[in-house]
Amino acid sequence: FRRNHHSVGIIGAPFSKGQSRDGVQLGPDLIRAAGLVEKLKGQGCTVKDYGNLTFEEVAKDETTGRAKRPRAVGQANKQLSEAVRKIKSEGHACVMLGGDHSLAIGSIHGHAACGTQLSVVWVDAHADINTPLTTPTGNIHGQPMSYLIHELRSKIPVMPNFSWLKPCIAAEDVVYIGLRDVDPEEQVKKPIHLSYDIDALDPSLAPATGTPVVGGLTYREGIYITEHICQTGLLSAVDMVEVNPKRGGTDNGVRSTVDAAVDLLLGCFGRVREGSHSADYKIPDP
Ligand code: 4U7
Ligand code: MN
Ligand code: MN
Ligand code: MN
Repeated sequence: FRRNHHSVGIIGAPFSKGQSRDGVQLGPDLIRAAGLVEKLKGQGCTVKDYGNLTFEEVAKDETTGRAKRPRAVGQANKQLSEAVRKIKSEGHACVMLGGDHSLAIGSIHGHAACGTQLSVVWVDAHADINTPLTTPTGNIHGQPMSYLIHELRSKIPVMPNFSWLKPCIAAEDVVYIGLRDVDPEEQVKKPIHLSYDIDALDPSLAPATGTPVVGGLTYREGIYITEHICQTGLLSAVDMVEVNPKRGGTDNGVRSTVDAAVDLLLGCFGRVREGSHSADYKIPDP
């Protein structure tokens, strides 16, 4: 019999200033409203919801290099890093609901602050490793990996509200999974930080996102990654980012995107597609 005793801590980060489209800040509450907490409990997880972070407006926020809104992004990620660090220190697998993918900066930093060397599995249509000087758009959601990797330290200029941030990941400990290249590393032994950008999935399945790219993962491929990572027993934190209900056109498009996000998170914590009963299910006696 399957026994899932994942203890999950959820933190919402309704933040959108790592990119320029309105709506992605609605992700955390939308994913909760689709029943994430109840469904995780239903499959045997213990869940503590730490609620949403609140972010203050930053008045003048001029670009650094080409990077847009560095002060707001730096401040939000500092808050997130501290929240994730706390959730990990209280013994949970941490689920961060975004918000845009710039939030991986604080999420991974806070996870790494617990002391263990991490591996990062980045599931995305994009590599998100532009530096503030190479970015074609200025949007920091296309840059988070560049701030986190030791080897890129000398490429990052001094940024306002980023002085708390030190690189914490070795380039060799990053695995990318994206377009038509599903290759979950089986050899990773370090605790895994899974950073899941919903735009990794095909836009036909998950259209409600700011930067959709055709030719993405199928539902089956997307879920397979989470199941496989769950089975390693090494999953320590997950980001689910870039769900934007103001993109994607129809109600159905939004619903299928949010449902996919929930299903991916359930897959991370023990749901199996062969059919699963709630943890307290008993075969009826005749
Ligand atoms: B996402 C882009 F130029 N590479 O840097 C950029 F194409 O978090 C897109 O993966 C980044 O959705 C997409 O702005 C960021 C662009
Ligand atoms: Mn991304
Ligand atoms: Mn992406
Ligand atoms: Mn995106």
